[in-house]
This record gives sequence, C-alpha cells and structure tokens, in this order.
Amino acid sequence: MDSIETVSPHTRESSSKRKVIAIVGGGLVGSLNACFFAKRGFDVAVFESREDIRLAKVVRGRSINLALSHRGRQALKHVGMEDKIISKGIPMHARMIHNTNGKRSPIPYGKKGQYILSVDRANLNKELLTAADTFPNTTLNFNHKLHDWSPKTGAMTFIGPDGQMKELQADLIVGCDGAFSAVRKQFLRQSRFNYSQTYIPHGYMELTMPPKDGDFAMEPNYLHIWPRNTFMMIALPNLDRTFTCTLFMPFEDFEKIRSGDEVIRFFQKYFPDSIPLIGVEALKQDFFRLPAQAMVSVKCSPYHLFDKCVLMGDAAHAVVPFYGQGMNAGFEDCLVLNEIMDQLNENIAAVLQEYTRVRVPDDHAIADLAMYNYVEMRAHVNSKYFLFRKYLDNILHVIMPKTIVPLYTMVTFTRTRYHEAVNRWHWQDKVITQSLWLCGVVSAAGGMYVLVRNSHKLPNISAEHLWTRMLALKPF
Ligand code: FAD
Ligand code: EGU
Repeated sequence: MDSIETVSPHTRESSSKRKVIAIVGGGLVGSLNACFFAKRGFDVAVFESREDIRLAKVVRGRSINLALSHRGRQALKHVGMEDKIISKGIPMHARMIHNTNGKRSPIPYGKKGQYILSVDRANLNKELLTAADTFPNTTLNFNHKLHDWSPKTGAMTFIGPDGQMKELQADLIVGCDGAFSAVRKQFLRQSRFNYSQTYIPHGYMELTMPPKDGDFAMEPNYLHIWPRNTFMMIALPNLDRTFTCTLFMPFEDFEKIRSGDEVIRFFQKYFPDSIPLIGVEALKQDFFRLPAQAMVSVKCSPYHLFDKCVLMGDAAHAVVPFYGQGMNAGFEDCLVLNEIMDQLNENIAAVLQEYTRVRVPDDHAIADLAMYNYVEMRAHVNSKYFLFRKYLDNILHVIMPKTIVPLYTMVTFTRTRYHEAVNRWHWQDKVITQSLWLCGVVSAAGGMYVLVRNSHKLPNISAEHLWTRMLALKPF
C-alpha cells in the first residue's frame, strides 16, 4: 500500500468541509444508518463484505422474515421509508396458539391499531440499500470485507473484490457488521472495555409451509406459535402465501433426529397439526437441508472509541430472538444517535460519548429481557400457560389501563426506553402482588369479623371435637 485514500466519493478538495463516515456492514442497520448520515449531509461510504444482494440470485443468511414493530417503524419513518416497507408487510394482529391437539386460540396484541408486521428480510435490506443509493453523497462498496482498523489513525484495511488488501481512511467508522463484528475486535484490545457473549443451548431451523389450494395454509394475519417448553415453533406469513416456520430446539435434540422417519415421529408428537400443512416429503427433506443455526447474546460497553468509531445494531448488542426486537432495537439505535446529533450539533466526540451513556442501559435491558424470556419459555411455557399469562396481562390492562401496561406492550408498541420498561414492569409486579396480598388480608379480616360478630349464633363445638371429626373425615 503506497498511500491511504479517503473513502469519500468526492476528491479531498471538493469535500474539505464534509466529514467522511465509513459504515462497515450493509445489512439492515448499516443500510438504514447510511440514510440517516446521508440525510444530515455527511459523505457516506458503506462497505459490505457480501455481493450486492439486489443483484444476487440466491440470498443466503439468517431468518427469512422478521417481526417489525413500533421502534423499527419510527426509525424507517424518519428517513421516509415507513410506507414503502409496510406496504409489503403482513399485519399480525394477534398470536395464534396451537396446542398439541391442533386446537388454535387467538390472543390479540392489543387494541385494533396495535399489530406487528411480518417483513421479508431480503426485501427490507434491498429497499434500504436502494434508498441509501439515491443520495448523491453516498457510495455503496460491495465485496469489501473489513480486515482490521487502527484506533490510532482510524485507517481501515479491507479485502477488496479482487482479493487485494486496500487501506482507506474516514473521519468516523460506524460498525454495523453484525454479531461477529470485525470492527469490535479493536474494542476488545482496549482497557476498561466490558464484553460478554453467551451461546444458548438452543438452535433454530427454518421450514417453509407452502400455500394450500393457492392460499395461505393457515390464517395469515397472525404470529403462529406452538409453545412446548423446551421446543417451540413460530410461523410468520410471507407475501407469496407461504409461511416460514422457525423451530427452536436444544442442539442435542436436533442431533437425535437423524432420519426422515424420525423427523415425522418427532412432529407427530409435538406439532401434529403442522405435518399436513408443511407436507410429509417436504418436511423430511427440508429438515436436513441446513444444520440448525446457533444463537448468541452479546453485551458490551462502551459503544464508542474516542471520536473515531461507534458500534451499532447487532455489533453492539446481539440479542436472542425471543422478543422479536433485535432489528427493532438496531433501528432505534440509529434514531437515538440521530436525536443526539441534533442535540449536540454534530460534535462527534460529544455525540459518541452521550450515545454510549444513553443507549447502553437500554440495549442491555432488551438483551436481558430477551434472555429472560428464553429461560421462561423453556422452563414452563406450554400452550395453556401461555394463554393464561397473556389473558391475565390483557385483563389487568383493561381494568387499570393507566397503571398496568403489559411488558410486551411497552416493548413492542411504544418507544418507552427499554430500561424504563423493565423498571416499570418490576414496579407493576410489586403492585399486583401487594394488591393480591391486600385482597387476601382484607377478606380474611372481614371473614373473621363476621365470624366474631355472629359467634353467639354458631353451634358450640370444642376444638377437640372439631379435630376428631376432621380426622374421621366426616362432614358436619
Ligand atoms: P446483520 O443483519 O448481521 O448485518 C451485518 C452485515 O455486515 C451483513 O450484511 C454482513 O455481511 C456484513 N459484515 C459482516 N462482517 C463484515 C466485515 N468484516 N466487513 C464488511 N461487512 C461485514 N429482529 C427483529 O426485530 N424481529 C424479529 O422478528 C427477529 N427475528 C429473528 C429471528 C432469528 C432466528 C434471528 C437469528 C434473529 C432475529 N432478529 C429479529 C434479529 C435480527 O435479525 C438482527 O437484530 C438484525 O439482523 C441486526 O442487523 P445488523 O445490520 O446489525 O446485523
Ligand atoms: C421469535 C422468532 C411470542 C420471530 C415472545 C411472543 C420471535 C419472532 C413473544 C422469530 C413468543 C415469544 C413478541 C412479539 C415476537 C408474543 C413478544 C418472537 C417474533 C413477548 C422469525 N415476540 N417474536 N413476545 O408476545 O413481545 O407474541 O423468528 F413466542 S413478536 Cl418467544 Cl410482539
């Protein structure tokens, strides 16, 4: 390498005033973030290790569809993309709980306007790349894999399309390169950087449920759930009238299923109603197409390194998918950073420090919540328990709409800061428990009062007599 180029799409002279932002990772968060930075007038360069998925024939990678909710929508709205994305999303107004007998019970998410959307990951990513591409101050660089970068100089080395190393310079590096972030590697070498990662014992596998007689095989506007303690399946609808079913199961159980017949036997036992819908032959084949995929939870802090670099999305906080919030939280990251840019007049050093201060507690809270829900679901959540808990949540909310707001409602349908949602949840839990105690004490005291007031009317039976009778199990 002879010299370090800037990544700016313009020459150094023409862009002397504009700061150059390098966004590493052109996934969901990176491509959205590019729109946010471009809209502010920065010179933006996105570097993505894969080829341009808009041109690719087959798109590999994680989860085919995702649940988009309020936080993600608010971020999309800010860059004028909300309508475009929701027009291709399928509303899910309720969950549909499937029990082992094939019985289905719907539980609404909330009031009429409260629904989540099933969106196609590849389409969402393509639309966001195209949106970023329309800004004249943005360049998209595919087949550019970040190899390393220097916190001293801010210089980045990429492995380019021709396999050659390439060194580039930017004013700010934004790490949006996912759960196994290469940008994050340099953070790990810093003193006082906190980091933890946990692989859960479960893996996931995606199976496609084809249309039946040209239409959706199940009710389309639902998030279908088969809760079975350690096993769980979830299905989200797609525009092509298929469903993508995601089976969550401990790796050791995946390993026990080795033949097509064993797959059918397993489904017969736990998800019998889904067999004819997926199809026996398809099920036997799909199950072995790809091995089960791992899920990791990553927490770290701080999110910034001097005024040189910041981590966002899964690179900063990979969460297990048991709250449907990973992408939503990553999109909200972009919105939060943008709000702080307004507050602090784009003073990058100050903005990054404030971003870490504000965002770490919230991202850690959603990582904890998602992990908590994973543990809870596998501990004792079958279809009956799930129905009971969600009914109870909803009933309490209807009785006291201001005091009791279900946790998932705050998480999914509001922009209540995640850590505040958790605090409020703990507080509500206390109120509910104390109310129950109070009810108990009041009714016990009331009962006692009535008893004492009327004691003269009661038959005079001695305690010994009572005891003998009880032992004899004779009714009075
Ligand atoms: P990614 O989507 O991982 O994108 C990172 C990008 O960086 C990729 O394009 C990658 O190619 C690129 N990259 C990686 N390394 C480099 C490098 N060295 N140089 C250059 N580029 C690089 N979230 C929800 O909100 N709702 C859901 O319903 C939901 N369901 C999920 C279900 C499952 C099974 C899983 C696993 C996750 C789910 N999520 C969901 C979470 C969601 O998928 C992630 O939070 C989201 O994809 C994070 O986006 P990202 O852009 O940060 O990372
Ligand atoms: C998992 C995988 C139901 C997509 C959590 C609910 C999820 C999603 C729930 C996946 C569950 C679990 C919530 C939403 C959503 C529920 C939620 C989980 C979408 C508490 C594509 N979860 N997910 N909670 O309430 O808040 O319906 O892969 F089974 S959307 Cl685990 Cl709201």
